[in-house]
Amino acid sequence: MYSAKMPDGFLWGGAVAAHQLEGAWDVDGKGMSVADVMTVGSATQPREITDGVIAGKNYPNHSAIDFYHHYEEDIKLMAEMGFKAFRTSIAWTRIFPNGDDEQPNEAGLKFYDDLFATCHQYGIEPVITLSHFEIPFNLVKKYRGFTNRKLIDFFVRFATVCFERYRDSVKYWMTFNEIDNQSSYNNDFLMATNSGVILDKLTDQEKEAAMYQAAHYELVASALAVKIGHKINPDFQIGCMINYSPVRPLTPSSDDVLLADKYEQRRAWFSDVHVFGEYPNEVEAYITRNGYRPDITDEDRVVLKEGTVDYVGFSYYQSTTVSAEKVNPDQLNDLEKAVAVNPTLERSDWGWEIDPEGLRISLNHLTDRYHKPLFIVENGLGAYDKVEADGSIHDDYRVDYMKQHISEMEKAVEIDGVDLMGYLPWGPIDLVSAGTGQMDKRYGFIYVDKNDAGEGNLMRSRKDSFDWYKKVIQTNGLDL
Ligand code: BGP
Repeated sequence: MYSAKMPDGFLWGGAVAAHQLEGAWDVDGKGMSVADVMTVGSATQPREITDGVIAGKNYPNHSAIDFYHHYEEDIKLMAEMGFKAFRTSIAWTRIFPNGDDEQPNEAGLKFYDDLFATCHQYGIEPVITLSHFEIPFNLVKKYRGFTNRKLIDFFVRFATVCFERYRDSVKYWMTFNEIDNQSSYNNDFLMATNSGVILDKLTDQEKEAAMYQAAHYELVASALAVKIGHKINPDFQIGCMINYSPVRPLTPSSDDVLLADKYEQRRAWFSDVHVFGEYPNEVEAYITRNGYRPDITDEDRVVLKEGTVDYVGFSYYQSTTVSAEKVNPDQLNDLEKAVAVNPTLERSDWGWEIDPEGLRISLNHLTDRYHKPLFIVENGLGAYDKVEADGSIHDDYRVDYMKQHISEMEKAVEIDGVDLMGYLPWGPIDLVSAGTGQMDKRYGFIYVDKNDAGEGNLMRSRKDSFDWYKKVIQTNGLDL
């Protein structure tokens, strides 16, 4: 298997999000977020988004793995693996419980002071996402989330408070997690998590229009935050964060190739705006043709130009294959309709295609498109783990998956010359799945004793992958 040493200072580590591991959902003044009204689902059963918290339902994020009270022990375990960086998010509702509060909540700010100090004690660099699927529920209800321009101010206030408070303890930031997920505007979960928009009673066209408007306000909010952040500390590195999936035509036919290009254009514009500060022609033409995004001002366009990002952070889980037999390239709106099964790839127990070469392809595409440093801030395999009688967990499937992906990443750096800041695989410690709310969909090197029904004693233990990843970091990627 191909391997190569990564450059000095390469940020090996792992990534999580506040709502998926902290728990303590109503502790120390924290308010309710959109993640707090999502029930547990499964591989086949979507999570329900309820209107507030309803007694008797199982909301897995309420207690999660109680990282809020276990973070010292958990960071210590990550330090034992040799982590150089740890990505998490700042729960917006710990800082502004309702989102539209005038003053921040000191207890929430203090929690992150302590968490970041613990990271630094072990030489671990925090990498912080500001908005990771956890918009205050009050903003969802009262303002219809990011479809309302007022959300720009609320987000910017939140970002500014964080930049000022953690000016000297955080250097790496990202604004909106996987902002491009909402290109699947028909998916209620993705619209709620990205933009705090609950769309149930809208027509398809209205949904798509709402998405373009909400995404525009988010992009303006992000640009303003980048601008302010750089003033507060010129050393800040502030990136965007997208869910990148290289698109493969199912066949070499022109229709399939064009459809693959169209699909890419309908997703990549979010990061185009983040990086170039302007909308690409294809999207301008599309939204004009459809009469979408009524509210964009000249001032917005200036702001977008002034707040471009320093790097492109992205998650990579799988590629996407599309077929023009499913949809005509000129009539592509609902992206999910274009997707075909790639017959050459295997799938996880949750149906996610496994495509390690797709990671190298992604790194090349993004480098060619943006000429910016890249940062892999999520990658990994969600799988069922079996605890043996002696407590050990032999997760060789996870090691295999990661070996292959890291090997492709190393080719991209060494052979293709990609400028890559680091590798932060998803969920180094088991946590609540965003998509399904399950605990049994596990990504961790560290096992947490808790299951989908919420049972377990929360004990942490090392899986076989723990020692393997430690060795990878120790050798800076040479020994896979
Ligand atoms: C990404 C999200 C994460 C994370 C991951 C894995 O889309 O940024 O929050 O959870 O996917 O997905 P899941 O938890 O559904 O397995």
